[in-house]
Amino acid sequence: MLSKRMEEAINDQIQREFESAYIYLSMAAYFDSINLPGFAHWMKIQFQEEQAHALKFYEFVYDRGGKVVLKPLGQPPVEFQSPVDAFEQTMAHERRITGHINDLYALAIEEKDFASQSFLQWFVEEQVEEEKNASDILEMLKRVGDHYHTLLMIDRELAQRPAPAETQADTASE
Ligand code: OFO
Repeated sequence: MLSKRMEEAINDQIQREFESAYIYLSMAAYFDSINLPGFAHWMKIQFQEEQAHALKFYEFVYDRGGKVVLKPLGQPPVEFQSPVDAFEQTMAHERRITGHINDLYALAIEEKDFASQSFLQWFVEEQVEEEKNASDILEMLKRVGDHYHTLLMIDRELAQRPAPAETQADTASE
């Protein structure tokens, strides 16, 4: 059984995961608006991943006898100065999310909630990947500078990002 504190903290995290999804969909809209469909595709996959994260928390709450209470979503950013700006915001956002996952983990330790600690381990590792993905693309973009041709090459590469179902087949069964 989830404690009330843990249940509330996870409900807050469900909200953050959906807010993350909303932010990345907003970034996808920005990239579509400047004709970079590969970047937009990458962000739409990110949008799907964040929804999968939210659902993973949702299922866990019910697996542990808790109750999901959905909260309102904030307005996502809609103005981006450049692809570098969008990925700088992505990087900063993922670092904040890592902080929240760490706080959840710390709460699970404090409450001696071993099932939540085990469940959260997946998210601890996922955040390492989330930060690395954003950081790799950001570094690439910084090196590209104003070279539009290279930007288009990156766009073609990002268009290859597979859908979450192809990379997280285990998520549904977990
Ligand atoms: Fe759910 O990891 Fe990004 O925000």
